[in-house]
Amino acid sequence: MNNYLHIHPEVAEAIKNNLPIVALESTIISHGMPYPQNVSTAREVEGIIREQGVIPATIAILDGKCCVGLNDEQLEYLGQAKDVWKVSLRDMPYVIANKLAGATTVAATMRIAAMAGIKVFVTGGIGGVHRDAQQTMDISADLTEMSNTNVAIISAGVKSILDIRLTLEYLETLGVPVITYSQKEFPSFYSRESGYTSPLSSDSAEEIAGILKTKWDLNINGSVLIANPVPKEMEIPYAKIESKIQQALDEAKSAGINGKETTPFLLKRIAEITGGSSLATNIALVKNNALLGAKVANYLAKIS
Ligand code: PSU
Ligand code: MN
Repeated sequence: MNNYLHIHPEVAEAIKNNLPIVALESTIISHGMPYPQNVSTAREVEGIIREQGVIPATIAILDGKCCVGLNDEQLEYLGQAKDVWKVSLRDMPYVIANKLAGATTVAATMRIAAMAGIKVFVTGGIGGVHRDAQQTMDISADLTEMSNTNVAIISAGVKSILDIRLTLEYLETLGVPVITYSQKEFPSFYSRESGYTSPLSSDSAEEIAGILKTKWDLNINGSVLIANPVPKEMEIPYAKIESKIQQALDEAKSAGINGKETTPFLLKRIAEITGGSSLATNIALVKNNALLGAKVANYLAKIS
């Protein structure tokens, strides 16, 4: 397995010394945000994590290796290049064997983080059960990966491009705890509300770290989803974003978009339809997640 892993020296040193580390995904860079905001956000997020005394490890696939920790040039490449694959779990062997460039989704990033021994992973939003999944069977591999792999995820909840109720049901089936930070309601990415009460909630990063340790000490494999509501001043009210999301969903349907193209198509159209305001919210919530993730990683390193 080590033949396929390339761990940045700084990250390798941190792993060796049991220092806190936070993994970051790269699909959000290559397929989730436009250039140059994608690259500047990736750098700022790494900076926020460092300010907490935690080492950031952005993950991607380059030159036949799962890279854990990227340099500036690699980050810039992932932000600009047009030929970067969106790599979920099923794409990993093909992209690695053919030495293609790949930006990793939540599922693939978790798997690679686990290979490197990293326990905490920060992103914006996870994939989930899509609306109409009863017909399309479109359920993100992020969810099944979360039932297997011992890496906690900090996200801003899930976007209502998904069926939030079914996504929460499916996480229950898979045995994945869902903990919302600082409020009772599960957030929906752009909005602090979703209409659904979170299965669990906590006001304390320290308590969350304790729950992670307990889960894995009990050998209950899989992730914990930590849902962190977007800061109030940056949120887009649920009612306001919902009509735009519906428009993007209708367009995707008419255009016959399916499979791995669905999520990137919807993210791009929502950003266009909202005239960039959704992008500002997206950037703010990722930074907010980085701060919480770094705190959780710090507490977890202390008790591990
Ligand atoms: N949801 C977002 N932003 C994202 C993604 C999802 O709000 O950037 C990305 C993540 O990388 C996630 C992936 O893992 O899309 C899910 O893709 P799919 O639905 O094809 O599994
Ligand atoms: Mn899908």
